[in-house]
Amino acid sequence: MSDTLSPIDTAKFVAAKRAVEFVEDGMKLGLGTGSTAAWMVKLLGERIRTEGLRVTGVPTSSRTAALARQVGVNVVSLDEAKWLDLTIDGADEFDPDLNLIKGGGGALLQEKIVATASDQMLVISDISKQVETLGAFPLPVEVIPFGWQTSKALVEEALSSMDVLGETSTLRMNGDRAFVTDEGNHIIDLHLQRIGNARQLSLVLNQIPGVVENGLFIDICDIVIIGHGDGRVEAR
Ligand code: ABF
Repeated sequence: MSDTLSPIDTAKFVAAKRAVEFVEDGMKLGLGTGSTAAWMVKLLGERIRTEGLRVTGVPTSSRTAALARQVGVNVVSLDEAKWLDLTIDGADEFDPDLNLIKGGGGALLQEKIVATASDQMLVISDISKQVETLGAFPLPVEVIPFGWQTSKALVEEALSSMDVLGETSTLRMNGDRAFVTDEGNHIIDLHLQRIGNARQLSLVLNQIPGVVENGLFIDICDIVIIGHGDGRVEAR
C-alpha cells in the first residue's frame, strides 16, 4: 500500500503500522483523531479482519468513533472502559522531551482526558512534526462559549507575563462561524512561534476562568513513532 502513497502519507502509514504492532488481543485502546490516527484505525481493522483481533476502543472524536465502528472496533465510552491500556494518537509537534502540541484537529480536550486515563500513550507522527522547542504550531486553547472574548483577553494578558514570542491569538473559525468542539466549546489558537516554558504556560493557561484545557501535553507521551517519506520508521 505504501508504494502508491505520497511521501507524507507513506510516513503516516508506516508510523501507524508500527503502532498497531503494539496492540494485543483484548486491549482497551484510546483512539486518536487526525489523519495519522485514521491510518491506525484502518490498520487495526485489517488485524480485526485477518487475525480476529478483539479490541475495545474509546474514540477521542465523533469522526474517530464512526471510523472505528466501521472497521469492527468495539466502541465504548471512557466511563464504560474505566481505564485504558494504551492510547495511540497523532500530534502537531513533539520536542526532545516528548512534550507535545496537539489539538489541530479540534479534539484536544477529549484527547488529553483519554491519553491521561491510559497506562501508556504512543504518538504516531512524521518527521515534519519534530521540533527543538514547541510553539511554531498554533497552540489551541479550549474555552467555554460564555464570555469567550473576555477569556481571549485574559489569555492575552497572561501571555504578556510569559516567555513567549508572538502574542497573537485568533478564534478558530469554521467557515464564517466560530469552530465548535464536540463538547460545544470554542478554540482560541495562540500563534506563539516559540514557547520558552511549556510546562509553566500550560499551568497558567488552565488557571484562567473560562479556559477548559490547552493543547500542551506535558509528561503524557511515552513513545513517539516517527515515520519518514521513504518508508523508514523509528521510535523515540
Ligand atoms: C490529532 O490530530 C490532534 O491532536 C493533532 O493536532 C492532529 C494531528 O493530525 P495529523 O495526524 O493529521 O497530522 O491527533
